[in-house]
Order: sequence, then C-alpha cells, then structure tokens
Amino acid sequence: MSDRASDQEETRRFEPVGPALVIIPTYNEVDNIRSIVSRTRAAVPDAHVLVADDNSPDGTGKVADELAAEDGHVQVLHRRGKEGLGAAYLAGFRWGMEHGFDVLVEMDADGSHQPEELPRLLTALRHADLVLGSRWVPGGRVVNWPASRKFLSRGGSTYSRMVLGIPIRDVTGGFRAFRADTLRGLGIDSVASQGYCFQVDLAHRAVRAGYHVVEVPITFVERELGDSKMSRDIVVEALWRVTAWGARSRLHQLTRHRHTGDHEHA
Ligand SMILES: Nc1nc2c(ncn2[C@@H]2O[C@H](COP(=O)(O)OP(=O)(O)OP(=O)(O)O)[C@@H](O)[C@H]2O)c(=O)[nH]1
Ligand SMILES: [Mg+2]
Repeated sequence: MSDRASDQEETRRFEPVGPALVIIPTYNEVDNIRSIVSRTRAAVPDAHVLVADDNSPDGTGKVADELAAEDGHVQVLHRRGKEGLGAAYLAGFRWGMEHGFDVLVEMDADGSHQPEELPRLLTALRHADLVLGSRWVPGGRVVNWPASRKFLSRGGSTYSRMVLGIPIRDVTGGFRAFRADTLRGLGIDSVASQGYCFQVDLAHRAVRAGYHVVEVPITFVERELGDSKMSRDIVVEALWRVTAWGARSRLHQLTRHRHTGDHEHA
C-alpha cells in the first residue's frame, strides 16, 4: 500500500472488530452450496453465514433453507429473482448491518474463494477499514485459469488502477471483508453497478474516501461445478463505467487545480 496508508496505520487506532457475517450470493449453485457453507462454518465458527439467493430455479434457496434449519449460524435472504451480484450484496450488507454485524464479508459460492483463507482476511481487518483478497499481489495465485483469463483479469485491474488512480492490484476481486462503519461511509445507497464493476466501484469509493485498504494474497480456484454467470455485458459495463469515472475525476482534478492555481500535483 501507499506510504500514506502505512503512516495512517501507525498513527491510527482501529476499533476491535466484532461479530462477522459472511454473505454468499447464489444463483443456481445447488452443487456448491452445501460444501461452501460447511467449509465456512468450519473455518470461522464464530461467524454467521447469510446466503443471498435470487430465487434460483435449481433449488439452491431450498437447500439453503435446510442448512439454516440445521444450524443457527446460517440464514437465508430470499430475493424475488435474478437482479445481479451487486444488488444481492447490497441487500446482504443492509441485512447484516440491521442485525448488528460489525464485519460484512463478500464470498462467492463456487469455491473460487476458499473459506479456509477467511481467518487471514479477518485478522488483517483488525488494522484496516477494508481488506481485499488479492490474486495479483506477491503470494497471490490463480489455480486452473487459462492464460487468456489471467490476462483479462490482470488487464482489467491494471486498466482500472491507472484510469482511476488507485493503488490497488486486484480491483475486481470479490473476496473481501468490510467493517460496517466503512460501508456506512461509502454511501452504498447510490451504488448501481453490477458484477466486476460493483467491486471496482466499492474499492474506488473506499480509497477516495481515505479509508485504509489492505490487500492480502489469496489463492483463487476456478469453479469446478455449476455454470458461470458472468457475461460479456458485465465486462463491457465495467469498461465503460470505469472509463467514465476516470474521466470525471480527471476533469474534477483539472478544474480544481485551475481554480487554486496549484499545478504541482495535476
Ligand atoms: N444472488 C445472486 N448471486 C449471483 C448473481 N450472479 C452471480 N451470482 C453469484 O455470485 C458469485 C460469482 O458469480 P460467478 O458466476 O461465479 O462469477 P465468476 O466467478 O466471475 O465466474 P466463473 O469464474 O466462471 O465462476 C457466485 O456465487 C454466483 O452464484 C445474481 O444475479 N444474484
Ligand atoms: Mg466464480
């Protein structure tokens, strides 16, 4: 992270982190849901799990209900229909904050994010406002991805980092731990982006708001069961939104510097 961030870490005292909720958004993950929930419960027994299901036609929501009936640490948020990953997370964040959780975790259902790495993310949050599981920092890895997919993901992160001017290596990743206070400060009610763009949006907001954002290396494992829900539309959305945000903040910087006459940091 930047020097500013490490200075901040030295001088700032972080509140201890309280109860955690791991939010798992699902759409047709019937082959994955049991295993991901039980791995999560084993990895972080004190944490609670919220499955945010968009009325999956394959019955994922029903299986999640069975898991919830067996285990008081598992809850299900049933949503009307497929409204996208971002909307499911926003609903999960709101639910978690209303129910008094201090930490809200994002994690996919398909095993790409390994629940066994959750303790490291939660430990890092003791000295951060937001922790990003990162494939593209030293120690981070991707298992079973073809070179083309690595290129697309790294390229997307590099492009976003440069266009938005934020010092984050893995901007599109979706394995993250937020303090509830951080989410409150990000103005999530105005977030409209989906998919990868949703993740870029939240990271960008956090850096811009001056939060201490830390990346910890993770091993990302390509899904083995079920189908991907990511589409070309989601990639295209990310590209145009990131470009528009970048252009807007550049313009903002330029007009501000013109008014103050300060050209040094332009
Ligand atoms: N509730 C909800 N969950 C979703 C929706 N779209 C995707 N998800 C879930 O979000 C997570 C990530 O979606 P994936 O399809 O795995 O996306 P991806 O990881 O980019 O794609 P793959 O690498 O092919 O798996 C999974 O747990 C999905 O079930 C949605 O519209 N609603
Ligand atoms: Mg996936």
